[in-house]
Amino acid sequence: MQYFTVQARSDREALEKMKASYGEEARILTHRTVRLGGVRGLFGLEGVELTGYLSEDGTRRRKPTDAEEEKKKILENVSREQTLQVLLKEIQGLRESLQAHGSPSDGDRTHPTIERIEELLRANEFTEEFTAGIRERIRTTFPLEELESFGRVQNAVVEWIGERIAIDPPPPLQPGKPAVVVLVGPTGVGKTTTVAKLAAVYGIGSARSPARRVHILTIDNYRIAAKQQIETYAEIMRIPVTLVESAADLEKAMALAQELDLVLVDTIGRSPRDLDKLAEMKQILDAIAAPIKRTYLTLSATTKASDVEEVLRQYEPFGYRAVVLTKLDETLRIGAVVSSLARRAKPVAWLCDGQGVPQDIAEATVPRLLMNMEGFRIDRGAVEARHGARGKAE
Ligand SMILES: Nc1nc2c(ncn2[C@@H]2O[C@H](COP(=O)(O)OP(=O)(O)O)[C@@H](O)[C@H]2O)c(=O)[nH]1
Ligand SMILES: [Mg+2]
Repeated sequence: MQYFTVQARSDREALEKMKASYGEEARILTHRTVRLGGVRGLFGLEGVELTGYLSEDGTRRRKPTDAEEEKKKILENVSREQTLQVLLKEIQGLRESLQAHGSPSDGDRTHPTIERIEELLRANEFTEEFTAGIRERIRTTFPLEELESFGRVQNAVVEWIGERIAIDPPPPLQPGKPAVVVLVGPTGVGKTTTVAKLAAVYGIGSARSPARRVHILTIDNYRIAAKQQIETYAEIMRIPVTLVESAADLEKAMALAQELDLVLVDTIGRSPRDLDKLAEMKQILDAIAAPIKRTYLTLSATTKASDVEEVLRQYEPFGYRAVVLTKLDETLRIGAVVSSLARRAKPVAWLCDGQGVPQDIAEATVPRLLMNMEGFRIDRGAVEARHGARGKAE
């Protein structure tokens, strides 16, 4: 047996050197990293050392005949062909089973359950962005076989929509420290009506809370009808109303309000595009100094999907902390509103579902809002168990 040692700078160089010196019959025994050159292994460059031997029978190995070579090739081909056939069959089977069940990862095809959910979300006018979020969550939550149960997926989706709804509990009321509640929003959404409802609810009181001393300030002095409207309500409910036209008026009114529990401010219902009027109103509102002052955007649930974002954005300068959602009795499509509120992380404070003063108003809760969706079969008990506690004093 002939042995050899080869040293080189790299593996590749060592192998080439080995082949060049010892030919195809060279067999490697060991491989190690060594220092090349230098003094007693120091300071040298790193390199490779191979040791090996020359295979003896190598040179003497009998060459197979052409016939044998041919036979081997045919056999190899046959077995390759068979493997291929088996593989093809397996792929075919896999594809059939995928088609039968539908698969979320199946490119263009969407599972029928996901399709149905998307249709429902679209019917409720949820935004594409919101819908995409839900679709993604379904895909990551439910394995293929669980998608078969539409009911389960739907219940989860209702729960997820609920999770995206934030609730803002009403302001705490303390005697002698008037809380100021300001309602802003576009014309005709129901600000004046809502102010009247709130005035009645708090002014009359309930089993749960005592009657409060309430005062209404109205900056809606542009429309005579509006003035009469609120005065009529106020008269019936024996709640004083003060018309405010300037910051000075407002200061005066607030000075007189110190003995009160709650001051409700009704504002002008100008078009949100009438920016001058909005700026003027903001100036008056800014002049209100009170320990608790909360501004709410009044938003009609019937607002066109394409306008919701615009309204939310337009009133941002007022620093509204939450939304009063009105006219829920007129629509079952709250998707656009819910999507946009979720996107802007704005909570809901009260829900109004009719013209009746004061009965058609309630503190917002997630189940109340969810019940206003079209097409979803909602398990009220489950939704209340999950979300019911939210919205009660935090
Ligand atoms: N269906 C329905 N109508 C409402 C609701 N709230 C207010 N409205 C009506 O919407 C109209 C405009 O209300 P108003 O309070 O004057 O709106 P404002 O311009 O924002 O002050 C009136 O006819 C109200 O009766 C509600 O929750 N449901
Ligand atoms: Mg009004």
